[in-house]
Amino acid sequence: MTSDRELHLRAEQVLRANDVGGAYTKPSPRLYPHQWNWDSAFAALGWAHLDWPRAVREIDTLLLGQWTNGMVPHIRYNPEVTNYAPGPEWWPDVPVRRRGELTSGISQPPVLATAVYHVGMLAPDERARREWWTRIYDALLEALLYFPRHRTTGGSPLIVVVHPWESGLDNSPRWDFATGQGYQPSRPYRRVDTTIVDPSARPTGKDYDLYMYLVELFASLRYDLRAYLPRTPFAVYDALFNAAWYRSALDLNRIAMFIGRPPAVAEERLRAFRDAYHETLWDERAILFRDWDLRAGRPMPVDTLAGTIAIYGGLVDRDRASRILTRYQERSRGCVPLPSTPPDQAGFDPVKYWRGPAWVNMNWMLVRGLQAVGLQRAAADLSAQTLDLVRRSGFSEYFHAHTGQAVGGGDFSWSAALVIDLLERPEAA
Ligand code: 9WN
Repeated sequence: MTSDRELHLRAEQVLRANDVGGAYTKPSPRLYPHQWNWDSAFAALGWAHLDWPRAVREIDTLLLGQWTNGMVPHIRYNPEVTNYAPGPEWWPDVPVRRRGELTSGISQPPVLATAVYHVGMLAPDERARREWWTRIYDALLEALLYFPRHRTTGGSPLIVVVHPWESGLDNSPRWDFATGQGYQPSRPYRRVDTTIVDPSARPTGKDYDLYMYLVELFASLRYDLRAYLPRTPFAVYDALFNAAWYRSALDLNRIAMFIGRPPAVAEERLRAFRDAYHETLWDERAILFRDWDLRAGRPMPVDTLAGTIAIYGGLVDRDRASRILTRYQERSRGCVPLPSTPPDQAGFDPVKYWRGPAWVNMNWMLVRGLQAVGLQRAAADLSAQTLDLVRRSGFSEYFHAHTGQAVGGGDFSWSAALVIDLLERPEAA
């Protein structure tokens, strides 16, 4: 059995091997060669335990791709790399702050301020922490406020997600309502992913048709939600994305307090957000949060692990967190913890990406959320099970929901980075 020390060492090797010129960490060696938003935030957390200045650089590099309206895009392209599709040519006229930056035109679950909080807490001393936080605070604030400013509608404070890629959980069965309806982009597109990993573990052709259709549509409307909403088949309040935003708001408030700035998001706005989250997304029968389809004006009757991430978000108390987790675990018997979709949910598939396999980042979010509400035992169990999974199957991108075998890309950065964080900070919240 691999010891903790050995696991830590191997994780470090994965991160170092995926380090691109000391500037950013590619999510995996071949499948994802560019810089991804939430991957980099998680990677920084791993780096913070190994090489603090390197963690700072990871975040600094990610922020180079920030837009004039504050958005941090989901991909910051490396111009020297061409073996990923879609490339920057699919995202014209991106309003980047820094000339020459090439980015995608959507964002990803906003875990950045949370990562910056944790990385900052691991700074070698208070001065380094204060200097870094002070230097990047305005960029983080703009990134956080981009969502309430540009991604809300109709008086609700909840954030509208405009593309399955933006949700971070691309082919989740939650998005099946939009795939398979025949949407197709006007131009042919190529896929590289299925030449690198087993296509049966990747999204389908129909999924990609929708992805590329939405890319084209959103880009043609120059990334403007107002223009997009009446035309798109896909606009959702995603339970995970919104929980991640709320967590980041809480953590940016902690950063603001430390550096002597007013709260990033005032208490009454936090309360309004929390109320809307519960009123709009909670499903008492499922004992889970669900997502909301803005086009249909109703909740989506699809249960996935995304509905538990409110625990990480700091949106539920201990009692509700315990009920949510217990119910999800009951439904997931026979699976490795925690399947991204429970096996009794239509659309479950044990190998297909976000339709069933377990993921280290999801487990990490839950571990930290459970610790914060005082469910230490459940957190410790989930942490130990996550480490065992990696011990058994390596730093895989995801893990077969029944067997725990490695699926998808190998040597995956956030699997490595978050393992390091779990090993180094077993008790952190
Ligand atoms: C599209 C990089 C990213 C993750 C996402 C994951 C996957 C990309 C893809 O890989 O998405 O953004 O090409 O499939 O779904 O969560 O950030 O690891």
